[in-house]
Amino acid sequence: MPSPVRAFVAFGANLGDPYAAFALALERLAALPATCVVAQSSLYRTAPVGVEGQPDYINAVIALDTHLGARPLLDALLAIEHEGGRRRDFHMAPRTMDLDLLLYGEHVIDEPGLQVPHPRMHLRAFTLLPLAEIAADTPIPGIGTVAALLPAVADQAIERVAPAAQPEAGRH
Ligand code: PH2
Ligand code: MG
Ligand code: MG
Repeated sequence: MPSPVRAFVAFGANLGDPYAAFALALERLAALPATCVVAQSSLYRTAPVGVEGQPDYINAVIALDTHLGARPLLDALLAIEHEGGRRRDFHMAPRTMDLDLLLYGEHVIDEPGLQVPHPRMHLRAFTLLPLAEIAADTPIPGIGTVAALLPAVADQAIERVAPAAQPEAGRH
């Protein structure tokens, strides 16, 4: 079998119970065929970016090793979001679970609905900080390493959520 691809998935939620949603997302990602969860970041509380008057987000990043192609992986993420109660009421609507494919190895893909690297990931502390926690040396193709991009987002509001403040995370 060829080597798996290291993919990074961003989790975000600011509606319902984000901690339960994160536990569900992890469980479903770990159960995907030909896929292993290899790392997960801490959870972070972050101010909404690009939209005002919404609750703070809980964000995290999950690393996978997968033999799934990028498109089947994306389809799986959308199915998990759906199970997590995701509705698409309007652009930037608050959400119970958002799973974005940030990186798929060093592949560069620009197709309808599927762009990797995620086009805004290098501008956002809520993707870069959790990613730096688990894989700071990761290259973002065409942009630079995660670690090198951190100073540019240092002004964005983000704080690590203490594990004790995650009542449902990881429980079954
Ligand atoms: N996701 C968005 C828009 N704005 N802001 C934060 N802090 N975290 C997110 O996950 C997020 C956002 C669109 O998906
Ligand atoms: Mg999304
Ligand atoms: Mg998103």
